[in-house]
Amino acid sequence: MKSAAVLPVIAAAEPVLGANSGQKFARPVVVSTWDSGMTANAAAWRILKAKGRAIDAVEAAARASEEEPSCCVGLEAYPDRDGYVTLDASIMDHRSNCGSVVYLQQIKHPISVARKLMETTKHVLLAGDGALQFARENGFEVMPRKLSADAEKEWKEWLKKSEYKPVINIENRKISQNEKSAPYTINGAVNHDTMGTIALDAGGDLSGACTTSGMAFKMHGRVGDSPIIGAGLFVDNKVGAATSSGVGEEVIRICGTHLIVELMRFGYSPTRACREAVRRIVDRDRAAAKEMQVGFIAISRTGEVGAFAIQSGFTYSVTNSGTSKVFASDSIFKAPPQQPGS
Ligand code: SD4
Repeated sequence: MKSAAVLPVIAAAEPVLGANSGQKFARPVVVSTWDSGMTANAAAWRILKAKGRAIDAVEAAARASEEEPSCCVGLEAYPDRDGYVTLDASIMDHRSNCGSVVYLQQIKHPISVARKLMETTKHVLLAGDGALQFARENGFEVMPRKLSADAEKEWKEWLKKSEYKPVINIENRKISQNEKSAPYTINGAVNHDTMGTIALDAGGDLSGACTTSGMAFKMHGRVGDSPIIGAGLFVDNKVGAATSSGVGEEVIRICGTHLIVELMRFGYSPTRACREAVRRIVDRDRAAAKEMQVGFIAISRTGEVGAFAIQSGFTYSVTNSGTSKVFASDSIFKAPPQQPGS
């Protein structure tokens, strides 16, 4: 279980179940996975409210997540089974430009390496040593190899059994709002490893970014959905954008976010499109799906926001000029999942 985390301050409340289902938000608007999406949204909003571009906003959102240990995605996140933190990230803009890095180590902001790749090369995806070399050549600092104290402790605990079993991702937190400038107190587990952000800017353009440390204690070299365009992230400026969190293998199998955007193209609302993607995962193997989490968020080009997940406990954060809230996604299985370790 990831340890209880303290988030930076931004207006939030107890998640509201399905309260925004089908709700349209005036642009600019930014949507991120999880409660900790509020950290990402705060960074994105600084850009969006000044009429900045969605692509800059989503990069800033991912950087903020990579920087904030409680978002559980950057160099302080959980390692693979051999004790290496290997990061994946992807970014996509309103013109379908995209960039991804996979299996990148020792770089604090993989999302910015992905953007650099997108903007300065003819390639879309760089892996491992090549991605690290590209980062180094472009002035990114190579950080020392070092696990955070929390990650090291959990990894050593995990090594005792060395059993790879993805836990159901949730942010089952009790958020108590202290006075304005104090951090929220979080009692509960944060056990996801991915932050996805999609944004619609004042000019009507969409972009998305997704950054992850991947599934905790994965095989060395394993890559999930987050850096795969069409799986963990997809944007089509004429239609909408979507991103995901959860067991990446399941999302890759159904090309999850591409599926969602295509369904929206043919008239599905964001919520219905996310539900259909989840349904395909569950239909493939219902018993297996009961033991795992996948959640999707989506936004249409007109600002309608939706989400759906396999399990309850998937939340997402929405920020625009009138809203800064965490919502609880609807799900196929309704029972609250067990906290890891409970
Ligand atoms: C992956 N989708 O690497 C990511 C993991 C994740 O919350 O979302 N964890 O498969």
